[in-house]
Amino acid sequence: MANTVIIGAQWGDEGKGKIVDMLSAQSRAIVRFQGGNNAGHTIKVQGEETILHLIPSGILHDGKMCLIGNGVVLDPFVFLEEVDHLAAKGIDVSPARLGISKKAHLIMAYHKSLDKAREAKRAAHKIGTTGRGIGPCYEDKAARVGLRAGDLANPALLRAKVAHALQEKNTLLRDLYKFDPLDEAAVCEELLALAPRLVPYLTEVEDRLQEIQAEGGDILFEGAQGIHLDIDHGTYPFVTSSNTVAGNASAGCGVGPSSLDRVVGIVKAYTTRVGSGPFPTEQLDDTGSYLRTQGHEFGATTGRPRRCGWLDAVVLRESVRLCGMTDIALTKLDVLQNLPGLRICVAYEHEGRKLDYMPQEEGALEKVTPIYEDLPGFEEDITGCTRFDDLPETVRSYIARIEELVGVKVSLVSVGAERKQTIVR
Ligand code: 2SA
Ligand code: GDP
Ligand code: MG
Repeated sequence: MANTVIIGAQWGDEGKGKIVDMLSAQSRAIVRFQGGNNAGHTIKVQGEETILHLIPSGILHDGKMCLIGNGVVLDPFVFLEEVDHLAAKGIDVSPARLGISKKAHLIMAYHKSLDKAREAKRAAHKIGTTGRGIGPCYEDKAARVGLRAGDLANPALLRAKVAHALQEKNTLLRDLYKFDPLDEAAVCEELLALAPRLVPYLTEVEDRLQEIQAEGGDILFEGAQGIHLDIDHGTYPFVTSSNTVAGNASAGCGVGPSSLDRVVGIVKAYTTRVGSGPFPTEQLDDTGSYLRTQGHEFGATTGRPRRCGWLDAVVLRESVRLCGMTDIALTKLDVLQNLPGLRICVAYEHEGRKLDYMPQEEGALEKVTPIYEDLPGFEEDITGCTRFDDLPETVRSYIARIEELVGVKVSLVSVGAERKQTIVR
């Protein structure tokens, strides 16, 4: 199949989990390269739903190696909860097939407190973070004061780093944010209590991936969030704190960029966004509510209602440019059933000018007006279609128009949440 990077081409929740699960069947290893348990990746197999936050979405396939790369920020408590949850379902989550990079940074209790404290202080200007401590953990990584997974095997180092971190964090929490400070001994002891379970999972992810490639096995790189939440290229400051673009699959797990053969962009047939920030095609009317209800658009991590709107081809063209997308997996087409008509945003109007790209200045995207193209809707139930030719003509034309506007082939079409409700073209 070739090494494949999966990225969300919009603002997340495009259905990456479902497609990663499906493509895992043909891969030897599945690896997460950025983000943390802010992600919620949903897989549905024979009516049973599994939501994964940290463990790669290949875990339901026996024998596949699942790895958490250095670019991920790992909440050790959430990791073990997920391990226990999967083990209770009879899934093999032993260190023989599940590994964590020693270089992955740990989300600490004070990162979660700071995330919540900062959001509370932002008052009317909230980013709408998931509150999982993602941003503060990446801050410490960049500031070179973070704890890494490998430190779990070195209690003296771990204690020294916590002591150093808390000198600063407790001052911030107590004096600036009026939040409760954290007890140094408690933070260390609760983490060290988990160490015996976590240490066996520590591994050299780059070595594992090199071995698999040497044996001719294919790797699936599982992105989290979406391209327009990228810390550099997204709708700053309403972004997450990692690089979500396909190129980070290389830095985020320690393989060279020449190992990335194929980039599949997951595109939802409409657009959603959780949290604050510009969203030109957002529909605050009945259409938005219809999409939210039909598409069950609620956060897979926080349960927050997702903002919903029409497909935006300008956003997608930018994702293609940023990620070198080779093909598209188009998801949730079934959700559009029974809408009286469909719309695609093809360009923006901004200060009297027509733009076919996203303006980069902070605050500008809030001010654009979408220019729409109208297409016919469809009433047929497509959830049972198994071949591309089974899809009604109106649906095929919608797909063809997306391909024309974006310049990339739609190679997978998803017509339901179930693993088998996927059409390979
Ligand atoms: P954070 O927590 O610092 O990464 O938040 C910063 C922004 O990134 C957005 N973000 C997400 N957007 C969509 N889906 C995400 N995962 C969950 C899901 C979201 C949920 O699968 O539904 O349950 O709320 C995700 N994670 C981060 C976030 O909304 C902020 O806009
Ligand atoms: P991810 O973060 O990109 O993995 O996406 P989420 O799991 O957060 O959200 C996608 C939601 O849509 C999940 O509830 C999936 O089960 C569901 N889903 C995925 N593909 C389809 C589809 O083609 N049709 C429908 N109706 N639901 C889908
Ligand atoms: Mg999600």
